[in-house]
Amino acid sequence: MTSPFDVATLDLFRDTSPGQHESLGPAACVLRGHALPWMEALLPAIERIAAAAPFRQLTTPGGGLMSVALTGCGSLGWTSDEYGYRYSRLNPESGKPWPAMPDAFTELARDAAAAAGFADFTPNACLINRYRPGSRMGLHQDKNERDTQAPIVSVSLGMPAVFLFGGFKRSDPAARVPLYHGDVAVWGGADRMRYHGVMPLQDFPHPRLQRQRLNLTFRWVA
Ligand code: MD3
Ligand code: FE
Repeated sequence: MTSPFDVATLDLFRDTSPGQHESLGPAACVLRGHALPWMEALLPAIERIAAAAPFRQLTTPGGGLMSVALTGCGSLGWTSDEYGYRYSRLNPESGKPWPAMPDAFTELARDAAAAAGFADFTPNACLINRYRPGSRMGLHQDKNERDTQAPIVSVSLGMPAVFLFGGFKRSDPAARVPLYHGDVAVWGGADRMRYHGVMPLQDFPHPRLQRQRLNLTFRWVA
């Protein structure tokens, strides 16, 4: 079965090859394949983080269970429960601090931010989202970070996804942007408060990560 939103049928004339810089807005772009040179450091580092702070599906303030599972590293981790969304110093699951940010993560985030025109980005939090076939992320704004000028750097790994890049109101139309293994998206400044989301993940197993997509988002929280 195919739909107009299928990754396989989407934007046949879009060049998504490594090295392409695709502008999404005045301060938002996709750097195709930018994370590929870091892959041998990235994947084992994610495994170590997930061993210390296992992925878990969180409850939202509305009472629903997120279809995406999360973990993270750095001095602050994002959590959600019936009382709301927030960052915390300790992992509520274990009572322990989040695993340290691996050097390769910091290097990649700095390098990608600089390539996108944001000098001197130093993330202090990295959220790791794990999608399985069918997992999705509804349109939302990232507004739990105090510094809304700092960029966010997002690294896509594993199965491809269709990213929704919206406007400043939830009802604004959203562009559909395919994101592949190794792609890095960077956005800040005027594009920082855009609504965004991820379409339900289709089942196109990845040779290395099999039936999952991992997304790292690097942030300067406060
Ligand atoms: C936002 N994650 O964790 S990040 C999140 O793929 C989150 O897991 C998504 O949204 C994921 O909060 C998407 C990618 C992204 C790229 C460009 C953007 C988010 C953006 C531009 C403006 C605002
Ligand atoms: Fe987000």
